[in-house]
Amino acid sequence: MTNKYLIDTNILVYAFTDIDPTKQLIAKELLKNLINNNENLTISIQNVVEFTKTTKIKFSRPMTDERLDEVLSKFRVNFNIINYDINTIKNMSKLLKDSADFFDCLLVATMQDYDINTIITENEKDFKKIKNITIINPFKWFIMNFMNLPKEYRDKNKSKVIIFPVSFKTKTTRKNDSYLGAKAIIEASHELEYYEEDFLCEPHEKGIFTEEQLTIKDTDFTKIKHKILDKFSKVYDGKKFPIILGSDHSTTIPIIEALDKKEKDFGIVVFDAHTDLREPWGKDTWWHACVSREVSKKHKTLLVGTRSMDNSDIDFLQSRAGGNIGVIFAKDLLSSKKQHNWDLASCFELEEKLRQLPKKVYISIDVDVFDPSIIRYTDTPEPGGLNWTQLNNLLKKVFEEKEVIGVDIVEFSPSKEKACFAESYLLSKLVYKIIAYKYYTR
Ligand SMILES: [Mn+2]
Repeated sequence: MTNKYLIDTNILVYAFTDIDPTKQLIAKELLKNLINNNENLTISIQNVVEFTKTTKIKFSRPMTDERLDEVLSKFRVNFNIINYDINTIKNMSKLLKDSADFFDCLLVATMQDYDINTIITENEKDFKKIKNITIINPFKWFIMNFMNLPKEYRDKNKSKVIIFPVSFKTKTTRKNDSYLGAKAIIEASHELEYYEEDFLCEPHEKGIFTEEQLTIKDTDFTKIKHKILDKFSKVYDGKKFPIILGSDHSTTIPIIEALDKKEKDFGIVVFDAHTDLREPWGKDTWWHACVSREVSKKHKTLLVGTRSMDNSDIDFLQSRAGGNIGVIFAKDLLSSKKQHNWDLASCFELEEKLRQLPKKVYISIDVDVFDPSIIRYTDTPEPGGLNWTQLNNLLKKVFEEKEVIGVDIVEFSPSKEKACFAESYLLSKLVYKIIAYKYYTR
């Protein structure tokens, strides 16, 4: 028997209560695996105290006395419980210098008494402050893996699709929670079913690899841009089909720059309520309002679903530089005379405009192209947008007409992830649909 790991209180809380059913499954599975591998389930008496405090005092519905008795008996029988003493507390003072939490230091000092240097915990942030300790977060990988596919369908080398999650927060006057968007979409994807009813297939069989989320702490756009450009250039080999789950719309700028190094001639189709044609002002603010202007400098660009713009945008569109940009307004897609035969009329208009773009295209989907009745959680919602079926029909058309080299989904801004599950789920299904369009469109 080895004594390598200490199991932190949060893992115990997830395993022995139902506050988070998904995490409960993972925590239980983890404990079972440790037992099967002949590992000791080691906890400190401090974890038992914290567990009791959490379930009895912090929970809005406290654990019953009977249930707590039962769990504590399980700890006594099945776990190896270690304890601290005066010497532990003396040693602990060295750890406190790292400005870590007092009780986290006590826990680590106790571990050190027993030569344990790995902690299994959800709380990476606080334990990272303490040196010489290895942290395993069992939830991280699970949560950040699109659909949680079986191993053979998420193999890095064999997968045809690569999901690239990006999280950052630029300086804007708005709330801007889009840095949480990728995570919410991936988490919701765990509820997707494999079967694709339009194409009678299971698109996951093409293999979907999820890259580790690129989390950027800088708020300066120039720094953000370089970090995305660097990482995506390493990840993208020109063979896999990339689906980028972004933060705000400025995500698209470095992605296009990275693609420029691998692909010669491609157009861009932007689904967006806004024209995003502003001239960048200031050094690093409001870049998400300049995206279409930026990318159209090098690439023929088609805006679809437009219904919010400035006078200056119209001037720009009529200028020479604006000649690279085509627009399909939402009002033209959704006008009443087309309602009786929506598919045909709207897709015909798209088909015509797509002819002016090169054979290869990249698609950028700003989720505010949807009507706010479909997606509420975005920072600049705009009435009069597309519904689920309309956007999917238009997307399908692009895939039928062009070779699509990549897609991004940006500007999803979930605040309370549970409150916007329907939206997160809808967008995860959109990702799955896109994979179907890519590989099953004739
Ligand atoms: Mn927009």
